[in-house]
Amino acid sequence: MAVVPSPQQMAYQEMELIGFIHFTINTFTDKEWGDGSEDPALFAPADLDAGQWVDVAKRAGMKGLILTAKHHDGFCLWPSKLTRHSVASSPWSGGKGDVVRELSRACRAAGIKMGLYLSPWDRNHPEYARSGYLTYYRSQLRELLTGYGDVFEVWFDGANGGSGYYGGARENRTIDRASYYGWNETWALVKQLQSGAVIFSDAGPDVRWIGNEHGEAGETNWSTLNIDDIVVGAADRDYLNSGDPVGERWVVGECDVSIRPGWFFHADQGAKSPQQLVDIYYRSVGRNATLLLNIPPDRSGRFHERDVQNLLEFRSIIDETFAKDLAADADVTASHCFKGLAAHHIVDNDKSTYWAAARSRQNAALTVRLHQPVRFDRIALAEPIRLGQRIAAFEIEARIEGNWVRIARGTTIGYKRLLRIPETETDCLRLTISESRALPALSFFGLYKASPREATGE
Ligand code: FUL
Repeated sequence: MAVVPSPQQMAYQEMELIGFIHFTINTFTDKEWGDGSEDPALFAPADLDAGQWVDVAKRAGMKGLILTAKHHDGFCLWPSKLTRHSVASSPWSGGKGDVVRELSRACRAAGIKMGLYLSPWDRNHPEYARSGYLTYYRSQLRELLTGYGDVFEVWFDGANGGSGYYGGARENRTIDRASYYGWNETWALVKQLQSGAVIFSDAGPDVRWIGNEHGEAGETNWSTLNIDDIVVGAADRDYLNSGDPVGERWVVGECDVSIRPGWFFHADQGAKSPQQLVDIYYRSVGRNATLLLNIPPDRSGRFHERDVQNLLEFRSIIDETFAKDLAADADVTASHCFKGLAAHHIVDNDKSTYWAAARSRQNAALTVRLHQPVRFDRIALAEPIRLGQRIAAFEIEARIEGNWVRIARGTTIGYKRLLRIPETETDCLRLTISESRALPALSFFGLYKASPREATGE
């Protein structure tokens, strides 16, 4: 049986770019991890504006935003009925505010999706590391997943430290990562309350961590994985980075990275340049993963102007590069086709149609004849992943002065594969698929010339 994405995973993958919002009391204490002893009175954004977050995210092409409703320090950005350690005890909005509500309303108004991060580790809660905390944690999830409309992704962080405030005990508390959280029960609760949501953790079950925090999927990146032996918080990072060609579950890779060195805003840190963000885009979205890009609001409660500028410039570079597909409507022939699934489907600008090969034991080659010579330095490929992920090795040649010259090679393709190559001029290309886990199929082949504002490399 082919391993294929669920409709939720399909919709999720098509989002491609998602924003992450790390904002909490750490923003005011200048920390990355609060220890849970912080006074809620410290949370005092002067000008919190979820409308600005959503507006910027939308202009940057983000299809959703995930908020840290509670980070490791335990402070809740919504007025949870289960603790006083929340916005309700802060001076912000006279203790009547609710950041989750503001974001959900702004997202709904703008037509983008909202996701939530609820840290499993809670350095404030007195019962953490005991069974009572799990009841608390799941009840918090219930509040979040029933009180704010549709949630598209629920994010379960693998980080679990040890020391903390823990209701005043101020001690070290460790847990058995493999058994303490009872993940299966928690995930079932998420599915019960939000059937449209995907669940993220090191082990999925829908979306997996890519194994690093610099936004880089493996050049080989399978969306299939075996999750039974993965312990959340102690996973094999290389395994997560490349996926598993014989994995029995579909678990999309998600690349999380921050526009700044920290996840939370620190005034003395700078933002990544538009070119660095473009590079990250190629290494994430361009390698069959999604990109979860963190933009941390500053103490005013708004995105910093520099972050906004760099983010929008990044978007404009990507848009310029991919505005014109130089292979559109080329003449394409294939060495062999599966009944009616003809080669021209890869250039017909319709991602729902595809070419498929008739034989799997032999190389499949597609020849793309352009109507005139073109100059390009970016190649885009896509498999129709609703059939599963199949291609394991390919190469691309260009005919230059009568000779076939190899210009690119790769392993996996998946939902989207972007290749950066030196500028090439040709009127004829050949794509050869030499290894595939089932009959290879391809839904898209595109050629582009990078915006001059893009950094080169790979
Ligand atoms: C990590 C956390 O410890 C960081 O603070 C941040 O939230 C990042 C996205 O995940 O595991």
